[in-house]
Amino acid sequence: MGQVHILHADMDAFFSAVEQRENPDLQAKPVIVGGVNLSNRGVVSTASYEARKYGVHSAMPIAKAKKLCPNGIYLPARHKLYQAASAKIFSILKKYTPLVEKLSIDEAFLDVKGCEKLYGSAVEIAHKIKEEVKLKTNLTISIGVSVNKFLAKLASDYDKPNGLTVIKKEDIKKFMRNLNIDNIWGVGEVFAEKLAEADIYKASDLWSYSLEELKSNYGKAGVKLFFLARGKDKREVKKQNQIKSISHEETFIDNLKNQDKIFAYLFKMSEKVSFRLHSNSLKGITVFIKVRYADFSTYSRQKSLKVALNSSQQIYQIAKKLLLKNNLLTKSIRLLGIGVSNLCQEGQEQLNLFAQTDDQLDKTIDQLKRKYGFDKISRARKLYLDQDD
Ligand code: TTP
Ligand code: MG
Repeated sequence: MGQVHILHADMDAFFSAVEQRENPDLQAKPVIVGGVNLSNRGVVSTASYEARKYGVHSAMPIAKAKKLCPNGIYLPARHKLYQAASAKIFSILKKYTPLVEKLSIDEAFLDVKGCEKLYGSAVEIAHKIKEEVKLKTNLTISIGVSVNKFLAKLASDYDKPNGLTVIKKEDIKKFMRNLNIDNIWGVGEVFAEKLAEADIYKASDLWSYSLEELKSNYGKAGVKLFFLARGKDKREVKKQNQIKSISHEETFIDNLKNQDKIFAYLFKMSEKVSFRLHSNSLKGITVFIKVRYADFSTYSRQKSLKVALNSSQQIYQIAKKLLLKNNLLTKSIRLLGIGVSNLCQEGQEQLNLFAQTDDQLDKTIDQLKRKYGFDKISRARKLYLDQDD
């Protein structure tokens, strides 16, 4: 006991719940929030749990939602309202521990180790947060409590809405045994299909494989799987200002020479970096790249901009220029890295009016990815990789 100290807190049907709170006539009704102008070509932002019974969910085209749930109440998104609710919720979370890692507008990790003297055990803190959020915002939040981030997130999802699920150390095996493989971080549709070829459908199907086997079959992703399938996750909860840079690198099994293929990887990696920046509401001034050749010689280059950015398109374009301008693509590449540093909180950077559309598109892609995993959604350029891999 006493070992659980990580919380994952996630508001229930957030945008719809705020709308239901604002208008009591909407309580217990199927409420669907869509894009600002709610056109039939738009997509669902979220649906109340009443609407989910009809099969409506985030990212579904509004036209399809209307077919499934013709009596639903369709509302345009009112972001200012959701931002205000979010700010209140985060100020509550930050009261209980300074270690709050914001993942999105309605979701955060908390590490409450060392806060027990003030507020009680992790489970008591979770109860207190739920009560306080309800009292101060009239909204419900689901919380998962466990020994690490991965399990805490699974736990918060386990009994939604208004859930509180604890996964203690001694419960991990039982909890993981029947977990479907696509609930594991990093397992999107494409990876799940690949695993299905080896009859791996559940986390426990991975238990009989050694670390070396998974590594040789699936590379770095296999290593992650080995640990996550056992409920092991060493990532720490990080405060926003502890994050100095966000980067991603990949080592290639066969050294890469083909420029188009390198750019396709670069694009995929820019999307990952952009996704993580958005998730933490961060932007950065400096884009950097790293290249390692077959002989292990390594080069880094960077470019700083006047205006902070977090869009995948911009990150990609700058990184590509860095590679070309510095003649870094003349030899085969063993490792490619890309990142953004000199970070600041979104909203605190100088306004860049021209970046808005691109940012919005990235945000939508990010939200979809969070929900459905990385492999399913990407812009067209990634297709090149999928065909060739
Ligand atoms: P989520 O926390 O993923 O969803 P939710 O809070 O509506 O429902 P629950 O957590 O109970 O499953 O996302 C938070 C908000 O972000 C959501 O209310 C609306 C917005 N969002 C989108 O606009 N588009 C999306 O595709 C997703 C997933 C979320
Ligand atoms: Mg939520």
